Amino acid sequence: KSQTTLLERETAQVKPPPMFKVVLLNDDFTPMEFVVLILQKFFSKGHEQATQIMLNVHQQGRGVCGIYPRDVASTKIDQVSRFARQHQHPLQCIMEEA
Ligand code: NFA
Repeated sequence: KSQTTLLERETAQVKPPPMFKVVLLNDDFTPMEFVVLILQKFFSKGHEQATQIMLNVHQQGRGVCGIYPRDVASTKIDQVSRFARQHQHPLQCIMEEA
């Protein structure tokens, strides 16, 4: 085994956590303004950027809302699902390793 310094051994153990894209999926029923509201409320986007992301999802079928560590991404998906269900919209989002 090749010789490593203490600093090298410690440094090798410090790697950034895996990151996950939160991807919003298009559907035919959720109102555009509701999607804009979701992006403002849970993804900290301004109205203009939220509108851009919403239109991108509407036109392309899907779009990235943000990239986060696993538990943050998972919490966002939970928040979006519950809020959409409360308002009886079928809006869905998923996470994918970045
Ligand atoms: N496609 C939806 C509509 O025309 C809007 C929408 C955008 C839904 C982005 C979901 C995600 N009302």
